[in-house]
Amino acid sequence: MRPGMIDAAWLPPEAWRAVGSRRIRVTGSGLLVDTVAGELRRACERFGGEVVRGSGGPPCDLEMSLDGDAGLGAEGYELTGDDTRTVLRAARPHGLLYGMFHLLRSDDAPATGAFRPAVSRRMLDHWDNVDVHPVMGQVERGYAGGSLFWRAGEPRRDLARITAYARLLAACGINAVALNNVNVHATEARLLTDRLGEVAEPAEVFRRYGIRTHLAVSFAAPVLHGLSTADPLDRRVRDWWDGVTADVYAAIPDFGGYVVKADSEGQPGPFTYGRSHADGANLLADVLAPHGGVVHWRAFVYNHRQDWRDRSVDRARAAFDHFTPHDGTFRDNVVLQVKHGPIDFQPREPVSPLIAAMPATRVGAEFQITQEYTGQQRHVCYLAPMWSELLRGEQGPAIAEFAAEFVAVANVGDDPFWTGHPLAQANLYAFGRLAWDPGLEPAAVLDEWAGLTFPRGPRRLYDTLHAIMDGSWRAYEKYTAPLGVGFMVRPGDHYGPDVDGYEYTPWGTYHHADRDGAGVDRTVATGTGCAGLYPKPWSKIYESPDDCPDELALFFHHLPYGHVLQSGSTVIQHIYDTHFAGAREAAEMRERWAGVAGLVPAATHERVRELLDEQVRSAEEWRDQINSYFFRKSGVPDAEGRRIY
Ligand code: BDP
Repeated sequence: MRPGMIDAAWLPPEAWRAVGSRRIRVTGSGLLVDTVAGELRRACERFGGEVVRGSGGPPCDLEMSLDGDAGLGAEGYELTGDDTRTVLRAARPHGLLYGMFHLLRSDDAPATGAFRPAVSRRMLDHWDNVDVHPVMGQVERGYAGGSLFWRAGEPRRDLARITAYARLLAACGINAVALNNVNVHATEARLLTDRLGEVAEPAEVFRRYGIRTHLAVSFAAPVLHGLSTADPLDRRVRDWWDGVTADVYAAIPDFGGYVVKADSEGQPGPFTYGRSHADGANLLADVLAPHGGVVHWRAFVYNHRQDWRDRSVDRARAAFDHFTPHDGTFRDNVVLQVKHGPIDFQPREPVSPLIAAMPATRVGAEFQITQEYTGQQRHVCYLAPMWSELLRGEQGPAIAEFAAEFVAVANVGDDPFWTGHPLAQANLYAFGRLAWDPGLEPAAVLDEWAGLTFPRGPRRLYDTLHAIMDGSWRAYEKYTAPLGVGFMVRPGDHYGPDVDGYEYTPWGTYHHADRDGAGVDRTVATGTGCAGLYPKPWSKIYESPDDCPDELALFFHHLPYGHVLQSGSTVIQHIYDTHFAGAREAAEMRERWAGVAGLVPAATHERVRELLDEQVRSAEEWRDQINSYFFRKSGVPDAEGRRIY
């Protein structure tokens, strides 16, 4: 890694100029207040300002103080002032921290007003392994190099890097992280016990930035540690978890809690003992409760060994069918962590019907920042527009109305640019910001990120970033699987096209294309009934091929190639048109980026340039395979007479 790179991402030194050149008073005390004062002092040393602690003395340019409750909640803050003087007030130290980052992103024109987050927990899940997994590597679905926490079985102990990371996360409002993979292998299971120090060390760094540390645990942990059973109703099992949990809190007093992937894709769970997910989750909730911890119980439960010939089986209903019978039976400190879509992080899915169907359960909506199915951080794919649509409910129930917290799978690693693709940093930043305020405009969030990352750049740079990134998710959608059908990816690594790769496997994600049409019939009338799991009006909208949004047409319906979409185009012509357009848009991104050489650091420009070459190549591969496949299936030529193989 080149020296100095760890401070880059969206907080290079220049980003601190506006606050660093002022006289600042920080009143209050405690760990987070010290962090704030320390950050500001660093900035002032560079830019000539000054930090004074404690009250009294002449007024400063920036006054920061802790002020009773003032209705701001645990993390909120209030900004008042004019051109010459800014006052930042918060009820708790967290508010000062977030207020300070607010001032950085608004540069020298700070907004005034009161600000508080929409939800109290905004969390990242790392899928980091301690050992290098033979198939998944150091980080499962990691596209940014190795883990920040472990390398080849050993803790990395790079606390400077973790500090820089914690600062980046706090700057976008993240306040919880789970350090390790939800697929918990034998070595990772020991993080809970004899390797707990490897969790406590980073937890201490995160604490200084207002971030609580969580751990993914195996439901079979008691067995892995020598007990004969992990039955959640067995007294010995409860005692074991009780003891272990007490030790965790002795080492990490503000520990957040456990994350559990149970009875899912081969992970152990309560089903082994004939118990329910509620039994399993409540056991862990009970042992965590006295310490103030929570359990994130994942709802990603489906049969991955199903008979693909059986058309009544539908992976899109699985989580709903498993969990809705348990609504109201989970303890208050259980968070049911539900993926945003009913299948698995595809570039386009409807909202998961489960999210709107658990009124008596605390639901956490899970997003995927790591770009497993959206170009693996080799493609530019700014995901905020997708998340924003889902949160606001543009094509289904609004996630923001139902979810009590937001979680996302992280996309960072030890790569010098943090996220492999330098522009993929914007996704991490945007997740934090949308989790704080789901009503923010994706383009405005991009402005913030661009201004912090490339401070004081010329207008032309920011315009180019918008031109490349604002529509990049839709471009990706255009050149990959069409009309919400999803999963036409290469099995296993999930990069690049393989139209029939999953079609006849037991994983249950199929497009059902034949010579007459494509898509999965999920209607109540003739299909799997998934459309009927939604609240009105969505159940009605999805049920009808005429009302269902075009983008989800093949998710809910098996449609003839000649079916006319709401856009006026036929299904087959839509496929051809979008694939030609998407690949062309990728080529345009590359041209645009060439035009900003010299306006961003040379290494950043070069990395993005190389990756855009790959994106253009990959987009053409997608275009040609998808178009040829549907042309050969349907026999319908392209109305424009373009070349299809
Ligand atoms: C899938 C990933 C797999 C994860 C799984 C999960 O391919 O690596 O383990 O999600 O979320 O999308 O548990």
